[in-house]
Amino acid sequence: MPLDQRTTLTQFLIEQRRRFPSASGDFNALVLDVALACKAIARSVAFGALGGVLGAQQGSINVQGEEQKKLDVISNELFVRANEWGGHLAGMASEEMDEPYNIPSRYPRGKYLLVFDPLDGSSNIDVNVSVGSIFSILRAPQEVIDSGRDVVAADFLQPGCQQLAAGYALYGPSTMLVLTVGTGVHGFTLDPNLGEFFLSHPDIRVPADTQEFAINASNSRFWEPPVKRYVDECLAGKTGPRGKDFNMRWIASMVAEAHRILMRGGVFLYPRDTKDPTKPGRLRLLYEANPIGFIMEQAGGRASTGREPILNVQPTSLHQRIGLVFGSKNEVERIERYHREPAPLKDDNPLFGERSLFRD
Ligand code: FBP
Repeated sequence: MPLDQRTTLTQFLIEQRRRFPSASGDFNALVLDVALACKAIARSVAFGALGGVLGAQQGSINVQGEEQKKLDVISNELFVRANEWGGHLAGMASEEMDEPYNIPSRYPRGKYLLVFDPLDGSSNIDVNVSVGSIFSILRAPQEVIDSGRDVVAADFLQPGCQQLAAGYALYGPSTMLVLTVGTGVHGFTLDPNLGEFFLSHPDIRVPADTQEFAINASNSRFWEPPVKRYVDECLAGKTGPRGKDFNMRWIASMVAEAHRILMRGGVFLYPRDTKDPTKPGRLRLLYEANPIGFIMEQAGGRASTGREPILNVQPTSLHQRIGLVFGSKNEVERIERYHREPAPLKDDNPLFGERSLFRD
């Protein structure tokens, strides 16, 4: 396939930069370093058991209290190594590192911050189901840029609406990179022979409506009433108030769910629930919810806590968890409305039962 028929990621970024004549090129170089990390992770994932990368990293627990997989540790290392030397970053933060990573003094420091989940969908690594990497680029506070001081967690606590770029890599049947730099969402597919990402899905738009939802139903007894109502209505299908049947999916890799929703619509819910009162959600705000939220909103979808837009949430800690709902706009708005409305009186309320006084 001759190069001239396809746009490479590098070409795409240079064309984007031409819109900002004053841009230094640093930003593009950073995105390309992130893409290199994703290519290296794709190779490790593809080798699987042959590369000795499956299974747990014995005795290694991350700040989330979760046992780290070997590929969690390898992917984190690949992200750090690919991005620490380029001179574009003031610092990094990752799901797999308790504290922010400061750029070693042997390398120059830059004006951006990189936040990432090096391997999303860890529970699927050993069963060969699609996994991914998620990243978000922020601007370092001016005072950090001017002083060159070490970064601290507070420097990363910026609401999602301040992201300059966000993206994910999906390590599935093919490896893809999906990216927004604030001018829509574009998908690139990796040509493994050339080792180059090519623009394969320009200007991705999420359909506003859908009949497909994704939620881990094993948590249903912990769901709050608005979520229970929403899922019950989907399950009632044609026989219920929605008057149409819904399908359900749950891959347990949020990146793969997000990609499916970008391709054909849908709604994903990992809501706040009562399962563990110390955890106001399962997913992490800075390197899972915010980047996916930015991508969804840039593609015409919506991302919410159920109560407010996810990109408006002011972060309070580096690894904070949050309830997350994203996907087709009209469906997410319905779920938000259910959170505002009082729960409708249930038909199974004896007052309204078959033989009740109130039945017509
Ligand atoms: P990791 O980043 O640790 O993999 O966790 C996030 C995640 O795996 C999401 O990708 C996925 O949507 C969710 O957790 C699955 O949760 P559950 O195991 O409860 O289904």
